[in-house]
Parts: sequence; structure tokens; C-alpha cells
Amino acid sequence: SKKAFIFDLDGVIVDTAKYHFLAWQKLAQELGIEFTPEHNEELKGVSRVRSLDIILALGNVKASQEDKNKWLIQKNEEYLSYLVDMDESELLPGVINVLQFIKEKKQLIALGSASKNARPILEKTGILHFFDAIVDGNDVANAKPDPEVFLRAAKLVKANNKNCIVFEDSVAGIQAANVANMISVGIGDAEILHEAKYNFKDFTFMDFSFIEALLD
Ligand code: G16
Ligand code: MG
Repeated sequence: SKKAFIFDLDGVIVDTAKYHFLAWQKLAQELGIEFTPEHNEELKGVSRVRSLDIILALGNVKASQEDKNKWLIQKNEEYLSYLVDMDESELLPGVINVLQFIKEKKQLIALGSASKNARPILEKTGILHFFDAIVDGNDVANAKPDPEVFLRAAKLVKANNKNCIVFEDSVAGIQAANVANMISVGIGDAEILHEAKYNFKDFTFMDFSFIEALLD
């Protein structure tokens, strides 16, 4: 039977983490909260709402729901301003080759992202056509490490969980894949992502024989 390859978006397909950081930092600055690149690591794979809570906690800031909603919109508008000029040059190394190889092998490709901005990013980078299913932050109630996002993706492409391979750059995402009984593949630092079944620094380190070996 076919395998389903489920890709996380930010940090796996495209390096939008730097734009999330800049947008959060701008807001943090306005609120008088110190927010460093190290703090930003905690926001990887985490929803927008939860990210704001983490930042407010850093500065011991208590806020009304009204203020929080205003800041969430402000952050997203700032983030979107970085995406205006986005094109295929922002794809991470090796991504296109992997997507093409999986397609040639007639296997399934899905997106499993926490982001509510996933679709326009796939469009702007010219890779939307590769995806048989897209599940993003607009579709799920429970954020990673809850497996909901990956379970939905598997369901949409009609694949058994054990036939799914998840590419993830966040600890929460690897945990979500493992809970779902899927094959977890860390993309990034092997020490940070030590719970992953396999790990590659980036896709250029992943030989196609690795994918071939997963097929039957
Ligand atoms: C991405 C990022 C997170 C971001 C989240 C929500 O998740 O890793 O830092 O907070 O999406 O993004 P948005 O504000 O665009 O809805 P993923 O799962 O693609 O890595
Ligand atoms: Mg990610």
C-alpha cells in the first residue's frame, strides 16, 4: 500500500521561523519585554495564541483578552508583511528534490502545520501542486504535541497511521508523530530532536535510498 509523507511547514519546507521571530520581537519590544533568539526556540511548532502567552509570561505581563486579540492581529500583520515578496528561493535546501522523488514514486504527500498562513506560503513558493492534502492551524483544535494535525492528514489521504512518515523540526511535532504511531523523522539538530526515529540535519543529508527503503 501507499505511504503518506507528511511535512511540517515552518522549519522543514520553508525558513519562516526568522519572520515569526522578527514579528514577535517587534511586539515584545513595544510591550517592554525582552525576547531573544533563545526564547524563540520555545515557540517552534507552537500555535500563535500559545506563543503570545509564552512571551507575556516572559515579561510577567497580565493582559485582558481584548488586548491579547489586538496583539495577535498586530503580530500576524507584521509577519504577513514579510511574506509579500516570498518566492521559491525561500524553500529550504533539498525540499523540492524530495517532493519530486516522492511524486515520481507515486506516494502520497500531505502538509501538517500549526500555521494559519500555510496555504499562501505553499502558493508563493510554487509547491502547492505537490500536496494531496493540507491540514493547518485553521483545521485543528489541539496543537502539537497532540497528534490531531497528523491524524487528520492521514485520514484525508486514506493512509494507515503506520504507513505515515512525518518530517518535523520541532520537539512537539516529533512527539505528536510518535503518539500517532507514525514514523518520525527529525529535520534539524539530532540532540534536540532525539525522540525522532530518524534524523537528518536537512534534506540534503537524506539520501533517496532512505525513502526507497520505506516503500514496499
Ligand atoms: C508554525 C511555526 C510557529 C507558529 C505557528 C503558527 O508551525 O513553527 O512558530 O507560531 O506555525 O503560525 P501562524 O501565526 O502563521 O498561524 P509549523 O507547525 O508549520 O512549524
Ligand atoms: Mg516546524
